[in-house]
Amino acid sequence: MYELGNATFENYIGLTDGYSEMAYQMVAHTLTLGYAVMLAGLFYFILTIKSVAPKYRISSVLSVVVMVSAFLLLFAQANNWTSSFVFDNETGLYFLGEGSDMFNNGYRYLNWLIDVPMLLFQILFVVTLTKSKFSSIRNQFWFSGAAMIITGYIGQFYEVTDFKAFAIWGAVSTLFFIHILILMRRVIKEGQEGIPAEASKVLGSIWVLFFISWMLYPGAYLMPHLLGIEGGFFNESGVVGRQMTYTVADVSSKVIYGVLLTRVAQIMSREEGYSESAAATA
Ligand code: RET
Repeated sequence: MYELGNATFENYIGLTDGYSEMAYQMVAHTLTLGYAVMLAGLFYFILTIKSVAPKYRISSVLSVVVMVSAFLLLFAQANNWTSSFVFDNETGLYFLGEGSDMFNNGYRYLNWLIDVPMLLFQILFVVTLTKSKFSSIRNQFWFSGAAMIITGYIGQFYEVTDFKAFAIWGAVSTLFFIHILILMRRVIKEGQEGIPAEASKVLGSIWVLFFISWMLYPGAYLMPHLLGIEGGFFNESGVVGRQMTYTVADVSSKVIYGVLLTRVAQIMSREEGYSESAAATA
């Protein structure tokens, strides 16, 4: 079980059982869908930027930053998959290629290092905090965001080889995650005070979306261990499931979240008397 060093689980399946055509293609397609959606989102956030008043536009700019970085890193992740596993004529399966790069989810983690602080800051440009201080929340967001990702990045290297290290780094990461959840809850609650009911309702859905989509990431981290690392669920369907979970989480936490924040900003802009057509002719 140790011959692959700190490689992630995907490589162990690729070395021993191999991937069937269906599993291999489903992962390749899911990863491709992931970066395609980021490119589509990029256009959405650029094209809708003038639909909100100038003070809300930083939120769209941050979505643009997230789309560009996620597009590039998910593109690298997809290529990493197709270059790691090679088709074998004899068995009709895909195996870890001789001399090829191994598959690693680390690209994602480093992408989050950029995107997590951006996604957390973004909401601060749409809501008005009633009690908390902007700079204090912002600093706590980036500190805990970065700490959560870095500790998780270290932990994921041990998912197969050292369960203790994997669990300890994961637990430390979870503490920072809990801190982020508490802060976000507070930001949304304060943001809902005194705004139109329509905008407050969308903010309420942002909390639900945020909570569910961000929980998927620790779920994917734990996945190799949830149902037994050897045999059981953790065969090629586990790999397909993990990559699908990441893609659903990415599309929800970056694109749908950004679209909903744009929606809140549009309602607030309209409420404040901003009109895109008036701004265009001014
Ligand atoms: C890790 C390690 C295990 C424990 C926890 C984790 C949380 C990760 C999260 C990531 C969110 C990423 C987002 C990316 C969007 O671009 C690091 C998997 C709690 C919450 C939102």
